Amino acid sequence: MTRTTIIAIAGASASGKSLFSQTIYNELVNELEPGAIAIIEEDAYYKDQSHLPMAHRTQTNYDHPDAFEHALMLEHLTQLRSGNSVEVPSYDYAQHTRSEKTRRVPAAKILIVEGILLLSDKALNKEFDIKVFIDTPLDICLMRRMQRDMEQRGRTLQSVVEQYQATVRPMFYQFIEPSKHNADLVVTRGGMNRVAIDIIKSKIKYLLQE
Ligand code: UZR
Ligand code: MG
Repeated sequence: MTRTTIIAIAGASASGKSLFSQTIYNELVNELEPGAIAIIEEDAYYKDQSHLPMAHRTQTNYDHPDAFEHALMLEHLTQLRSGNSVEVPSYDYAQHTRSEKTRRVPAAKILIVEGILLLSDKALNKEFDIKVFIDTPLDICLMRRMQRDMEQRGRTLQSVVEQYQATVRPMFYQFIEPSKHNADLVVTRGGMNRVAIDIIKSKIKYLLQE
């Protein structure tokens, strides 16, 4: 196989996209030869806001496509397809901006990308060979989001609830849910759907043998 296959995993915030993608990646990475598989998060491409004061940064609508530098992600996907490595930015959720660090991602035969708005972007969609939507009930996502954002992203319960009402929920209905129709596969329940994980793993192994 010469061509890179890009697998996109999308779905609501806290639907289990990262868990689903990382489970597939972690279970395969040691088994496959180096350079076979890589993973990139859309979250890494949140725009740099270091020029803005903190009070402004907290007002940004992070659930809108404009919050992301999708053009940079597209360029990176093109570079990776051409066999070049890229420097993927990293994002600091507590500071609401890009951090200094970058992560070098080498070209790989299989590239997994995951994020909330991947399937809502026309140009990115053209790059994806396999499109998966994680379809988790929103109440489950909200509970997971409260727990995660308070434990890992330095938030208060009040801030999670406010953000949820102001942007997370409305943007889900405006952008994320309609993008489900661009998916090839819909995975029910969330990131622990074992049958779905195994099906994607089998497909990846099959592609690598071709
Ligand atoms: P996932 N997000 C922040 O809360 N702050 C930031 O600085 C950047 C992103 C949140 C964003 C979105 N929303 O819902 C979520 N809000 O990160 C996407 N409000 O990340 O797919 O891992 O849930
Ligand atoms: Mg995530």
